Amino acid sequence: MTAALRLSSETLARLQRPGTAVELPLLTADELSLGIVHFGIGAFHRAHQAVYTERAAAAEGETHWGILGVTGRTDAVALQLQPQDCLYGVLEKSASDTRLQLVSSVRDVAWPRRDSEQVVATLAASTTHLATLTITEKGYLRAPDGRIDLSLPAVVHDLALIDAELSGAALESGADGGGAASQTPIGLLVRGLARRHRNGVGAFSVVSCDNMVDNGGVTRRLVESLAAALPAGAEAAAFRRWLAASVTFPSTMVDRIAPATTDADRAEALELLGLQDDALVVAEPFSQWVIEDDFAGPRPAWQKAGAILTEDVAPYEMVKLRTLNATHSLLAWLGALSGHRTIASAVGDERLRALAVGVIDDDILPTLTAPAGIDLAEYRDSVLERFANPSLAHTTAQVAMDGSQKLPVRILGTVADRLAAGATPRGLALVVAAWIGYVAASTAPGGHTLDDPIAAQLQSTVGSETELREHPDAVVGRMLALPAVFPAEVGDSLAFREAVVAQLVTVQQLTGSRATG
Ligand code: CS2
Repeated sequence: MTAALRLSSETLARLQRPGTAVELPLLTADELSLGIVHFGIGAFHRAHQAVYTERAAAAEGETHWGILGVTGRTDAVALQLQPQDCLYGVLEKSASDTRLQLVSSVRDVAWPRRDSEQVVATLAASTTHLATLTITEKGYLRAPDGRIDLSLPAVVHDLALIDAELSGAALESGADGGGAASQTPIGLLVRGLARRHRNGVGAFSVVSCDNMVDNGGVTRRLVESLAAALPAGAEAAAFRRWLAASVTFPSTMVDRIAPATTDADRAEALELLGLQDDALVVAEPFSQWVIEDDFAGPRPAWQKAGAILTEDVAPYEMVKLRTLNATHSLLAWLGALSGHRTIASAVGDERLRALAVGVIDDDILPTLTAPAGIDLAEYRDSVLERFANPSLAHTTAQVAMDGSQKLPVRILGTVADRLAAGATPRGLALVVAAWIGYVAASTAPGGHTLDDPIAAQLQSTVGSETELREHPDAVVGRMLALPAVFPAEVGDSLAFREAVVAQLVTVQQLTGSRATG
């Protein structure tokens, strides 16, 4: 059997009429110029912001919102997209229907180790107006005080590059013959802003699209703290003034479930399109983007693609992070421990679904103020319905990763609010107990991988499953004492600690009766 042709502008142009399930790109790729730099060109960005940008630009007939995607540690995504002229498909899967939307808004991909200069020059260009980010919670490299972690060698390295940029010092060539390579997303962003400032170009906005409370404010504080760490001097002071006057950091709430792409997905897309797409992403039909309307310069007409522009994102952000993301984590940790491979299987387990509803109703909804037009009980049901989508192979393992980063953002703020209100959130204590059980299970011989930036510290703190079973209070006390995860108002709460210990019994009962998933 001959190998399928690879998706590209050329093969797409020659394609005979693709089936009705295929939506062709709305923009002609080679007419697009760069207007946005996106840090973290992973599956979620390609399934979410890049789709909104494609639709917004098409609605306005604008060709200047092309996206330069910036990868992370490896150039894997560059190798997936560049041979395809950066075209890719979004395989949209509901319970009953599958559609393939082809997207052309991503125009190039840069790998910082090789292409930092390209990113810096693009950020500094007067035709570039925005940087957007999906670098995951751990990508922000925050110290406990919310500033960038200057103890990290990569941050110190990038600070020197920013200083050189401001002073116009020549930079030695990088590992691959390109300009000196930045090593962190925030460091590379600030380096580009420094050149933008030096070039006398203004008006820029940095739009975080990560699952964090006040993600715009978080990003602003990190950028400002990095600029504040520059060696004293007139250029640094002028740069800081320019940042304050010319750059805004709107917050956003993003929502679309985008599981990792499987070989079966790629085969399904090939069947629909007739071309091989190595950059395919998968997503549910639902998508939402709520954006704080605080832009220093032009932006795509995202509202024409269905985004909501608002003065205050916080209510939307709280509802989504605290309801959807917290319940996702509960189902992931409890589901994995109960033998469920997917979220759909876990939420299909009546015991787990009932526990999830109880956590939402008892501990989460009392802390929320519904944004206009949203019924929180209906939202709860819609979230569980989305989780149940049998067509999405969203694994519990994928959602279970990075627990040390996700707990503070999506669960512990709610715990703190309930404790402050004089209530002990036993449902959320179950979430924490499930996470501790999940960490303990990873220490067992042949146990699952613990995918977490501080995995080794977590595993040494939890000890073992046996220790957790035989000395639950001591183990829970050690875990709640981890300052990188638990704020003092939660970690020091005896009532919450006792609730977590008590909920370990529920976790062990569920784990004992392993379901198949
Ligand atoms: C998930 C999120 O992996 C996870 O932690 O909870 O990626 C979730 O799928 C998205 O936030 C949905 O919008």
